[in-house]
Amino acid sequence: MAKIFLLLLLAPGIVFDHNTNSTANREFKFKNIASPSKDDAAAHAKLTLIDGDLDGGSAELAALTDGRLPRDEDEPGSNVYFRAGSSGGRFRMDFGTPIDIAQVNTYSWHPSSRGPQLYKLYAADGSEPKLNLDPKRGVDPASCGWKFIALVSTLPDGGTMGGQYAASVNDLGKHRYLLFDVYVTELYDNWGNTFYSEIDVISK
Ligand SMILES: [Ca+2]
Ligand SMILES: [Ca+2]
Repeated sequence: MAKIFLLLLLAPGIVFDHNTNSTANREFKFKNIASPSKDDAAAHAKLTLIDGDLDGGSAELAALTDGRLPRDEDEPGSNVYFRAGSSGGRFRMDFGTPIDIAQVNTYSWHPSSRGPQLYKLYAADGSEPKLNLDPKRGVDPASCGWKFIALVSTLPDGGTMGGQYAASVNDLGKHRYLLFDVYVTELYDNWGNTFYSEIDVISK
């Protein structure tokens, strides 16, 4: 059954989009969010795992910014996801110097509960006093120099969770670092860690 997914504007500056399992495509084409890019500002950023473990079947963290996309709806090795049964984790993106960030776009694809995205996004420019670059779970990043930017949730209200998802957070300001605090989409079983295919950062 075809479902109509509306463009959701849950907060200023955040846009979500969704292709159902039947409309998902290899190009990650969406109505309201640009397709993933190969040469965005994230392409040369340094990625560091702060907390949690990637799943044994996951790609390396670098797959988030390599411009390559899975060609199939269930392609573990082309996505980054945290260990099955875990509640997710945290990783950091470092641009080397502060950049003016127009958009952070996250893309995911899975036929079931590993499709939707649920994460908190923080940013820092590096000049904050007492900035802790590696806050583990249990430490609020906002308490150690990070600025809370957004809670991104593309969880649907019931129905199938599968498909391709894109989220776009806009107008973040000037930052050197981004911190992604990534959560499972469900706790019914061990398979709720999102298959993240790509993260683009568009600078102004
Ligand atoms: Ca990219
Ligand atoms: Ca990728």
